[in-house]
Amino acid sequence: MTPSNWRKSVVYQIYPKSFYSPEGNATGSIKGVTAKLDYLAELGIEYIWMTPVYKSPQNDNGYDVSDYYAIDPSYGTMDDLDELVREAEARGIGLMMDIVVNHSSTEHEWFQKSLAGDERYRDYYIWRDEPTNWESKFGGNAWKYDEKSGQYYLHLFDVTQADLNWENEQMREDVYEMMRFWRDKGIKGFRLDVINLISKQQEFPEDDSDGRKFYTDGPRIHEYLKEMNREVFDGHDVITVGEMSSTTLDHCVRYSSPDERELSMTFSFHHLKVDYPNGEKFVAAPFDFIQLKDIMSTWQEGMHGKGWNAIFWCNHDQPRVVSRFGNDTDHRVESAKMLATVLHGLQGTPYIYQGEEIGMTNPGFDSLDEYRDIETLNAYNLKREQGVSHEDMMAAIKQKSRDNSRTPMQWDATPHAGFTSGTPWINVAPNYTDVNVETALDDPNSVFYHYKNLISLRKEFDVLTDGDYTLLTPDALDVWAYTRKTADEEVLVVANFYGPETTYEIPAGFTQAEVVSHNYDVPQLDGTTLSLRAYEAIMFYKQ
Ligand code: TEU
Repeated sequence: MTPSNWRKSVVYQIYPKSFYSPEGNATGSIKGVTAKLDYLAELGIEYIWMTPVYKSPQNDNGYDVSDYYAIDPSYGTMDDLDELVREAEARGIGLMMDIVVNHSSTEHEWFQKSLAGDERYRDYYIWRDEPTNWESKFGGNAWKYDEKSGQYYLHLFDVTQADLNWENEQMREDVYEMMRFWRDKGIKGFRLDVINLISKQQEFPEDDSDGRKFYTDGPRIHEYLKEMNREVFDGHDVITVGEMSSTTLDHCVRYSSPDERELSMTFSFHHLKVDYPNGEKFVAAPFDFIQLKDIMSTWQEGMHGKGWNAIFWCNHDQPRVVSRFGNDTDHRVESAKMLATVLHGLQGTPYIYQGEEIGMTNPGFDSLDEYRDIETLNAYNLKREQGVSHEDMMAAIKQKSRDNSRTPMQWDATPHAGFTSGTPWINVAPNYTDVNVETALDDPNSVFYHYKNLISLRKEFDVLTDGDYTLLTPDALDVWAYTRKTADEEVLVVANFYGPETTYEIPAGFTQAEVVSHNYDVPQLDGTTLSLRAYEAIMFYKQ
């Protein structure tokens, strides 16, 4: 991809721990990714974002980095990584690394030196004499007392993930140098973990809430990102995506506007909180469809012509979308395709999370023993202490746990879904005998080929990249219809988000339009009245 046409490309996210272990280990490896590159080339993606494979104690599956320059032995070696970069490039695929620099592991040499009171490194982290009432995103207070120095360090995530002090210029220089090391290896992109949390308000006030307003999109964030851009990205063929926690549209416009020279695009998460009653995650609840359309439409309109959205339904922190916004029992295939159509018709860069392209589902684990995730286990313990029943917590976890998307990739119908010949670190979803890559590749009507077609449409029709967005059905309880338009081309996407049949009056100009994506055979169109079957989704195209 040249710097000018990266906006037409699609990114595939790999969670290597659960992707493939040719070695027969409990966890996947870098060689496992290399072994499956032909499959990804067949799908048609141009970038792989691989979640962290750096040396790490793995308390948060690699988001606790103890050496930014080394590969964790469980994933292989630096030679394996170099081989992956080369082999991917040979197939026209660029590798994006995940950069985790809001915090490091407390096992990182910098933190160890900081702890020991080393003159240079003490200030690489955030030490205070008094804690505040800020909360960790994984539960509990965000400050940890260190007896030796009598001070507290900040950890917005796990206690073993200490927040780095971005006010320290030397620390920032060390981070940029590390990023240049990866860039110079031929890495073609960076995904920046919770990057909008790096600038903390230096007064460190008490809060009437969890503290996030004092560090989300903080005072120096745009300055830091401009500096990072100058120091690492500018003039190089790399794309960048910032993971923006609890951000605003205005900030994301600035982060991703080409004029601002910060990042290529941003992930935001408001659309994935439509099943959080009163903002609370660990409560089982249905999703609010009207709100989902409203939030995504607001971001489509607000970023158009200014910034650039990373668009996605799934990642390693979210449940599987077909279980969440679709129907993973009676209409798994139709609803997985419907969700894909709605997303890939939008403006932005689509991200496909491993297994989404074959319609993988939540595994439905009922027992707490089957869960591994630190956020899930912390939430269970905290909520139980607060008096929530075991049953209510398990219902919430079954629906919301991050482990829902972390079960092994389902390659075939052999034991452990062909992920490993050993015993996987987390159980495989029981439906792997039906839902797997081998079956999908053999079936021309599979979810896989539906994604493949959508990816190719993005190359074919400029309107999918450039067109403006208009929501046609803000109030409909079951239909999401929207148009994308440029001066030369128009697209209409119509989707029934539910099982019962429904109808929709399409704009008159589209009655003769070409159907370029569909999850049933022939549209049921009578004049302008379109009858929609369960989870039916159609993309019409005209010039
Ligand atoms: O996640 C950022 C983040 O804000 C998470 O707390 C997210 O809100 C949560 O997982 C949803 O339940 C990133 C990574 O994607 C995640 O895997 C890491 O655990 C986290 O940062 C810390 O590095």
